[in-house]
Amino acid sequence: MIDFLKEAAGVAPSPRQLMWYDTGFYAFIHFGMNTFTDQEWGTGKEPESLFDPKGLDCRQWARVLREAGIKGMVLTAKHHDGFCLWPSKYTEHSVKNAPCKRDVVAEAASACREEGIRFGVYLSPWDRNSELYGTPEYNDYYCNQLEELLTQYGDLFCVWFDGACGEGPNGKKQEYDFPRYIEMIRKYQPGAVIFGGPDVRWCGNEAGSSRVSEWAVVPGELYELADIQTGPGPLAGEGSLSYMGCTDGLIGSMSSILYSKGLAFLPSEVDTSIRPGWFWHSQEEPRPLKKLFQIYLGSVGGNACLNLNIPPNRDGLLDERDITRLKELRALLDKEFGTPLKAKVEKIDGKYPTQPVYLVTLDKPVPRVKYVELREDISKGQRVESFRIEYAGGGDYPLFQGTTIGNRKICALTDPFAEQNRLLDDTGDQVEQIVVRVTAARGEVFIKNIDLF
Ligand code: FUL
Repeated sequence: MIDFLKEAAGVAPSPRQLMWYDTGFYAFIHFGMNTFTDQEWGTGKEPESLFDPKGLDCRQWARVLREAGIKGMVLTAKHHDGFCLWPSKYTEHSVKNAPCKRDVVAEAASACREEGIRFGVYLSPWDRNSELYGTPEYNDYYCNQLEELLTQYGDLFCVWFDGACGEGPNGKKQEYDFPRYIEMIRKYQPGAVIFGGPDVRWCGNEAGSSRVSEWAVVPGELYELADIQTGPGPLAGEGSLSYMGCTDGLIGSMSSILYSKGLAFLPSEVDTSIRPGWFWHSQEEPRPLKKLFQIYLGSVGGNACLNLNIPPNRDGLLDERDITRLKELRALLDKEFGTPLKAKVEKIDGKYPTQPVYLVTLDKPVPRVKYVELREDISKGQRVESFRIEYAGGGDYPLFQGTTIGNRKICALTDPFAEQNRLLDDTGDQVEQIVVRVTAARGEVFIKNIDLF
């Protein structure tokens, strides 16, 4: 059992997964036929004449993202309605037959390059326009389109596979040839992560919720496309994991990996929209700042990445209401996490490599510490199972008790939105030292960083 946990501790990310962690916060751009029909899922029968974003300006999208500290864009090159935002050779249902004849994918890709953010594509496998859908030939069609996207628009950081799968005109569901798609992505874009494939998994909901314990190391058999790095867990065969999927709350926990048939490094992306819908609808308003901030804490600050959708409107521009909200979010993130408090970090107990203790001493005492940000050196794998944060000498009253850390764990010691916090404010005390105690881990712990805010 112990040996297997040590093995689990060594399941490590690929360079492309490290690049993805480094991207951290990126944005979905849902734009297409639905923008003009006020729908979320088009039928595929919409006339091309409807796609007419007169003020289209992808540079505006990329600029807004960069100014909000968002480091990448994932554009819906084709959604379920099959309408292509680039002039694909393989269909008539694209921008080439629309009043707006522009290659939106090309414009978005070059806007991202100019603004210095990463670019990726979403190509819906479900296509309600293609006559071929539901037949083996559809896989050729899909691969042809994928090839266009992989070869004509420069480096991609992400290819996003949507799991949605409906019925084709023949009443049949399509069998997607994912191994073939993946091989092609690796061939042309070896640096890109594949979401919904071997590199990044769905967090399991579209609301922006995150797990209390987010493990990047998960049972491999649940994600057959992922690269399995260990042998079976010690209890494999005695139980069944078939009940578990992306939506399970305990993925990667000890109880799930002991029964696994092998482990894979497959971290989670939290994908959600700034508005209720994925596409732009005039009546919808952006979600409250507080909600977006919490989503950020739970995702970027919870060993996942955040893919926040910001949908352009019918002019082809991001909506001023969303821009305002993004500016507010940026200002709040800068205020809370702009500069860490100056402090010295010492390991004060390293006797047990799985239970190190750190003392953080601030240069100057402060009335309160609002957040502690912890980072494991994720390149070595994910190890911490539990930790606590205490005032030095105040071990009976933990300020925070946590489970996983992973790439980045932001621990909010107080309610960020409370007017005042009784525990910290009423005492009038000053904080000078904080202790971070790892209480359990799967292997030797490598804490890369401890910051206080
Ligand atoms: C889902 C789709 O059905 C939604 O329209 C949206 O694109 C979301 C990101 O994925 O599966």
